[in-house]
Amino acid sequence: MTSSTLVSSFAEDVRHYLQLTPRQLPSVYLYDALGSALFDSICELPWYRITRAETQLLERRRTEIFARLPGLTRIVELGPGDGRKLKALVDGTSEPLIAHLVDVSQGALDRAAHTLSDALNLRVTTHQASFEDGLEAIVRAESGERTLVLFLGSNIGNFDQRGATALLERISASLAPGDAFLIGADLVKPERDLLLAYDDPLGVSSAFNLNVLLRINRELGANFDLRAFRHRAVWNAACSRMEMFLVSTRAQRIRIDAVDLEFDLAKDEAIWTESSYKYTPDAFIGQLRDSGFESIAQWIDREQGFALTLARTT
Ligand code: AVI
Repeated sequence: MTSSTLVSSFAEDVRHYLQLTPRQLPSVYLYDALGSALFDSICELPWYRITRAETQLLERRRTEIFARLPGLTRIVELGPGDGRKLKALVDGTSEPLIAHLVDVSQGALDRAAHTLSDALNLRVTTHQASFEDGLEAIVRAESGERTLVLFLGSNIGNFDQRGATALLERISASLAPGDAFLIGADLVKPERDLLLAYDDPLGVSSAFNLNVLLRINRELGANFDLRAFRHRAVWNAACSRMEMFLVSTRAQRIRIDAVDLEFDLAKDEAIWTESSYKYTPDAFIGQLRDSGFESIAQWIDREQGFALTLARTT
């Protein structure tokens, strides 16, 4: 995908989603360079436990994980972040492995490759592509490898049920029978913990959310006044998801030059910017089953409310 296609799909999506009821912005656009740096900071916050819980599970359970993957030759990580989680996992094996990292952001890939540069026995290749296209290209280029796909960080939580099933089905369809899949999912937990994780006292989550408006101003010539919005995080129990919004604190007229769009925002009107689905361990196994995977092991951190599930294609 060229950068001009990326820019035009950003513009088209902004135009389309801001005119829906309720107004929305797809959460993928939260991650420009500043948004990614703010997300990395969120992962360091004491109230946001996903990254810590998952890294600890990978470190503590890596021997058990590799014991279930005899003959493994290749790991494909979809969205490797800064590479530290893959490092935590592979520090548990001395077998030579090929690692393929897939992400749309070349900056993220470079950082992850750098983190992994001193991992012994690991040959790292990066692929700037969507998860699905990257995985398909890797498998097409070299068949016959025993593959483990990693999808960590509860990134699956940012897909709704249909989107999650579609993505997981495409992953399972790309793999050979018996290939493995290790996926991290944040679990349903007390509402007060979820609210602190998504609306932290330091205001980092708020900055992460507001930054999408800054990005639209910069890249698409809009006039969002960031001081006229506030971050809101809500637990929607019926849908089992955290929701993030940007709420207009006054009536205002928005203009976005690059897409020739003008609209009015009422006081207290909200733009919905992210959903983060939370699972129960069993519901997650069911989700995998419905998408072409059979679960073979699940490790749960009950205190932090996080599950790592190992599955194989059926
Ligand atoms: C990347 N993703 C799994 C994060 C989440 O928890 O849904 C993004 C995030 N949004 C607010 N804080 C973190």
